[in-house]
Amino acid sequence: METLAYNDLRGFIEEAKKVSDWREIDGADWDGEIGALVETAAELVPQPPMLIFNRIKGYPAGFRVLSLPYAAYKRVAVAFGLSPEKSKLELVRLLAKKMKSAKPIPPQVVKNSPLMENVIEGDKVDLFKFPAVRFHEQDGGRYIGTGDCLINADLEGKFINVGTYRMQLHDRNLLGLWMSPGQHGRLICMKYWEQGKSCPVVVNFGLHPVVFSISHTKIAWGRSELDQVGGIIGRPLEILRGPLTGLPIPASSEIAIEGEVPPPSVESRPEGPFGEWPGYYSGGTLGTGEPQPVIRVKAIYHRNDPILEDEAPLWPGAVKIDLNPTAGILWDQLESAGIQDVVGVYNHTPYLCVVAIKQRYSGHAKQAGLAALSCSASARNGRYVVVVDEDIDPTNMKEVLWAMMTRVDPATNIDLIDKCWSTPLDPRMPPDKRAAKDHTNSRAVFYAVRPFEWRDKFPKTSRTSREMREQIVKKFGDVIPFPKG
Ligand SMILES: Cc1cc2nc3c(=O)[nH]c(=O)nc-3n(C[C@H](O)[C@H](O)[C@H](O)COP(=O)(O)O)c2cc1C
Ligand SMILES: [Mn+2]
Repeated sequence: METLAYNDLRGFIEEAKKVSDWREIDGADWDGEIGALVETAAELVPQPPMLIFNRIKGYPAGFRVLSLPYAAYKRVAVAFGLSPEKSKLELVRLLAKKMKSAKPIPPQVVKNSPLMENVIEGDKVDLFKFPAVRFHEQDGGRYIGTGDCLINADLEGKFINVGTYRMQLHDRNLLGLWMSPGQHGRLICMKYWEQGKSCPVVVNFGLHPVVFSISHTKIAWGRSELDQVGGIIGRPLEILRGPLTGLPIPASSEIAIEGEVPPPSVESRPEGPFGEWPGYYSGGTLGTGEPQPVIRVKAIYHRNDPILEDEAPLWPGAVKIDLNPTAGILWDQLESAGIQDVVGVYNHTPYLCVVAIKQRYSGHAKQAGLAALSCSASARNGRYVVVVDEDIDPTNMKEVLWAMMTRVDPATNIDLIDKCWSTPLDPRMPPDKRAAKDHTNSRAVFYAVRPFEWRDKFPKTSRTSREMREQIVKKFGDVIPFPKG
């Protein structure tokens, strides 16, 4: 297995600079300016630049915010030690294979790390030291944690979970937490709360790219995300033992805190509003009508000149994570379910899932579409599944729309299915359903394929073939500035 060309976020940034565009921006304000710049840059196609904000208004030089590290698939490839020269669809597959074949390797405790260059404890704890950002115009506060991971340990047994949950900066030593129902971090906290205890936690900000990626990927309950990271990087992840909690702290983190989450009956706060990935304010206290847990912060550790990582979600037209491992996981799940000749899978946010097949028999497209509705990698928070033929690249939205516009007969090629698994985040959730906690929604499956029975009579496409295009662009590529990648 290839090893990674970097050891931490800083090392990754240097590698990412070699394969894609990046900019350092001085003097932006954490209140509105950074968020607007990031969103505008994230709308650039095909590969938004990585942005490093420095000399943020009111903050010393060196206290930086990193944005859009994974908004270009070439940078995601570098993060996983894959070749940035491959196509996006090839990378979806390679990444899934890498994740699947990785054998868990437990982390290794080390004594020293640059994370301990600055130790701030007790009354000195002040989280306003970091340039936490108000990302979207109507966010209810500043968020320090978006590119973060929360680590806590199950009361029973030895299970240690790692999950990415956003964190609002309520006070110098108080963070707000939004862990949606069923999240592992929340399930663990609840066991402590049932006994009237606070749950000890560690949170890291500014993460090793593989730690971040696995932290926001659904790994089965009871399986250690940290061991999974070790498997992917091919050696044990180095950790420190938290001096106060004994919990593992990835030594490569830029910033970490230790603290505890009291039972919400003892302490909780309104959370949000916060712009969500569907592009609306719909989660947290707005979505549930309830105040949310908080973290009482007891210690801060950080590297000199720390980098805060921004992974705040944006509306679906602005891409923040250009290549999500979930697509590859779904691809594997479809094949495990026996769907043959799946040639591509991609999720353009959970709401639009595209599966490309080489049709082998009538009914094949329906089989693939209905399976995609229910696989664990795509069942939650869905809305549309689109099945396309093998000439359509599911990662390419223009091609997917073309297939939907030209190969679907709306009267006969769309299935509607009700009562599927959604969440309070869904902006289309009617108020009465939300109040009744009926978090389900309906789905449409589009069969945007040439009808199998008369596929040979379907008009031929007029678009220049990929092969011809490649040859001619090679010849005239200097004349017209075709984007690379
Ligand atoms: C940038 C980003 C932010 C996220 N924020 C939240 C959040 O605030 N609350 C939440 O419940 N899930 C959030 N998620 C999804 C979880 O990280 C994901 O479901 C993960 O699997 C949770 O870990 P767990 O499965 O161990 O609970 C976020 C994902 C990403 C990529
Ligand atoms: Mn988990």
